[in-house]
Amino acid sequence: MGNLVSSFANVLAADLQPGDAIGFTFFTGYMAMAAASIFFLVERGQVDGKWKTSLLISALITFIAAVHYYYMRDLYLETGQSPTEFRYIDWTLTVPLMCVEFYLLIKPYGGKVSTMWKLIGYSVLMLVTGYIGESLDKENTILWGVISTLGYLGIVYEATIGDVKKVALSSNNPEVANAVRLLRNFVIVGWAIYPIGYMCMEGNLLASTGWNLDLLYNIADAVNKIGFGLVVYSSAMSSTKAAAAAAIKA
Ligand SMILES: *C/C=C(C)/C=C/C=C(C)/C=C/C1=C(C)CCCC1(C)C
Repeated sequence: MGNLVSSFANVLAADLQPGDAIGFTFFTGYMAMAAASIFFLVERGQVDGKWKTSLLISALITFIAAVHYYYMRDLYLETGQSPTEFRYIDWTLTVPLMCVEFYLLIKPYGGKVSTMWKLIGYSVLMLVTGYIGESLDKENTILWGVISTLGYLGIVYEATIGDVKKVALSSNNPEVANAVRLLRNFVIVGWAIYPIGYMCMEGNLLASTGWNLDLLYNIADAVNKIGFGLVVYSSAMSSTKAAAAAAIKA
C-alpha cells in the first residue's frame, strides 16, 4: 500500500514544469486532437451523404492521434525521453488514412483503388525506414533518412503531377480540384517539418541547431492532422451548400 501511494505520488510529481515548451505541446496537442475529433464527428451530420466518410476519416485521424498523445505525454513527462514507438505507431495508422482522404476526393471522378495503395505503399516505405533510422539503427540515421525521403517524394509526386492530380484536374469540379491542391500543399509544406525534426537528432545534419525533434513533430502533427480535416470539412460544407442552392433554384 505504501508503495502504491508513493508510486502514485511519483506519477503526479511528473508534472508539467514551467518553461517546458515540449511538454506544453504534448498537452495542447492532446487536447487539440481530442477537440478536433468531436468537431468533425458532430459536423458530419451537416454535410451531404457522399462527404460523410471523408469527415469520419478526419475524425479518426485526430482521434487516433489524441489517444497516442495521451500516452506520449505521460511517457515524456515521466522519463524526458522521446516517445518514438508510440509516435511511429500513431503515424503508421494516421498517414495511410490521410492517403485515403486523397482517394475519397478523387474516387467519384474515376480515382482508382490502386492509386490509394500506391500512396499507402509510399507512406509505409517512408515510415518503416524512418523508424529504423530513428530507433533501431541510429548509426546509419542519415542513410535511412534519405531512403525514407524517397517515399515522401513519391507521395508529393502523386499529389502534384501523378494520378491524384490528373484525376482532380479532369474532374471538372473546382471544389475537388481545390481540396486536392490544398491537401497537396499540406504535404509539401506541413509534412516537410518532419524530416527537419528528424535531422535534429544526434548524429544527424541539424543536430548542432539544438532544435528539439519532439517539439517540431508535435507542431507538425497539430498543423497537418487538424489542417487536413479542416480542408475536407470546408470543401464538404461549400459543396453541400452549393447543392442545396441548386435544388432551390430547380
Ligand atoms: C500525422 C502524421 C504525419 C502527417 C506524419 C508524417 C511524417 C513524415 C512526412 C515523415 C517523414 C520522414 C522523412 C521524410 C525522412 C526522415 C524520417 C521521417 C519519417 C521523419
